[in-house]
Amino acid sequence: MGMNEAKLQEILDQYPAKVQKNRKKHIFIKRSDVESQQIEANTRTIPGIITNRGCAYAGCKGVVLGPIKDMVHIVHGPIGCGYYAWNTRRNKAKSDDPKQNFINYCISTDMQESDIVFGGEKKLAKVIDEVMEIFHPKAITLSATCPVGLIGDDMGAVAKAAEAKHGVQVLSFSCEGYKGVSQSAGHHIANNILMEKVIGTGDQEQAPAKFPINLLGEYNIGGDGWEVERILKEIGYHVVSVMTGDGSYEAIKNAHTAELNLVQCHRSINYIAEMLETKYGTPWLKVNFIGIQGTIESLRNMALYFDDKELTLKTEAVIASELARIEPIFDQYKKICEGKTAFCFVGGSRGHHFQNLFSELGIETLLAGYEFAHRDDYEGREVIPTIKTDADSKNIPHYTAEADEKRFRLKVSPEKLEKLKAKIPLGQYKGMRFDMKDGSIIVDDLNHFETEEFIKALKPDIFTSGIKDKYVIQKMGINSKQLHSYDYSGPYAGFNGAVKFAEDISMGFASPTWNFITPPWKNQPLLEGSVTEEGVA
Ligand code: CFM
Repeated sequence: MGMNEAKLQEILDQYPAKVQKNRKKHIFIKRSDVESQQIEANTRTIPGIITNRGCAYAGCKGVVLGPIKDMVHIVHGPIGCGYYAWNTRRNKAKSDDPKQNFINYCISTDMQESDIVFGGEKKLAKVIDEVMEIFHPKAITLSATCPVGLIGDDMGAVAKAAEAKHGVQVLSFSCEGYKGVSQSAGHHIANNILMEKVIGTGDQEQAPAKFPINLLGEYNIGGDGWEVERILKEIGYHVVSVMTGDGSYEAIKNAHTAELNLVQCHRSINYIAEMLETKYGTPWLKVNFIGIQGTIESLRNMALYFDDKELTLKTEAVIASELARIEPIFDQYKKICEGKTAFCFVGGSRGHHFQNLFSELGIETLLAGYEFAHRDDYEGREVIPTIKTDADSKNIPHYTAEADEKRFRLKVSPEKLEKLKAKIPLGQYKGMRFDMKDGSIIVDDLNHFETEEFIKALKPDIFTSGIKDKYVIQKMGINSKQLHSYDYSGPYAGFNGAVKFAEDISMGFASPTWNFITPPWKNQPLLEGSVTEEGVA
């Protein structure tokens, strides 16, 4: 059974009028016969709705800063906020110097009631002293949780005093959870400060090897970044820094030496990509290393950018040898997957990126969406100038990058850049809408009620999402794969990752488990009811 406007309306009709009016703006059915289909995104979730979103602190500390391994990340707040940022995201890291890898630590100021009443600044300063004494890190970050903003602790002043006392950089992030409508605000806050205070502070004037690149928006979940780096190094690229998966403070300081910035997850890091271009003249290229074809296309686009004969030959040689190795295995799994249907709902970029891989396996994506993306992630980057700035986005401290007097250098001439832009996605990304079939559904900030309703209506064979809805989905008899944590598996990026993903979901399809579950709609009369302004009817 497909979805059409009437059926969608039936689902929405179950909402009270006000909620329905709001949710309607966040959902649309893809049509290619209309030029634009606007969606509402990056606005507040209605209280009472069970959303999958996180908070600004999660986006700042959890997503962007947390994976930087050689900095100690201190969470200023009650212990719960720290605990839940501890290794729940699978951003792996290894280091040549194990004494400078703090990824396995969770450091919190453990604020108590007395700190809330009398202020937590002294406690924070003491924790920094302890961290310096025990770990001797190269730099420290301080992330604020909600109460810090409420009581008005001056973290910036504590950071400044600690820098003077210990002689290392101490960065303070006002990323209180409520600073945005989701984790997206936290990404932006982290981006701005990394750009203002870390990137470009290294001494290197030039990269030590040919074809230097930065890999932005790659967080090494389940080892994704390692697989991508393996391929890039094999071809002959020099990876200056990865932001921020298995990332290093020392490497990020010298990110200005790259000749090209690759952007995997644009949602979380397009701000840095853009500022690097303004400040150092380095263009950025949108890549997608999820899926075999996505990986190949990204590698070929990089070769076009560098326009070097040897590099191009090596690119093709690596692609050919990787394909010869993986295709026979991938094709085996394809036989299990072909003809199936999927829902794909993830944070801010995977809901789109993974559709590549599904289609290579012969799986059709019926519904997709993002928890916290912005309109450009659905509709394309060109809509950015038309996005209204609201009070929530004004919460993010402003930072404007300017051309660096000494280090700004155009990496390619403006004429060549224009020519390249016609061929490859330089400074550009498409929205999810363009890669979806007519009749498929696009949903922003999908909630648990809609999750169940859309499953009942479309009965997909697989639903890729996260821990917050995984078990609801499975109890409805549907194969579910977490695309945030990869269910303790991975990598899913690059050539090896595509095979691993195919293997994992095939295992899910082939599991006899589903025979032991009877989905509720099969043997129970469904209770029909609706919630109105007056109450439950
Ligand atoms: Fe980027 Fe991410 Fe994502 Fe994201 Fe995330 Fe994540 Fe994600 Mo979970 S940075 S937007 S804030 S690709 S943690 S590694 S999986 S929601 S789709």
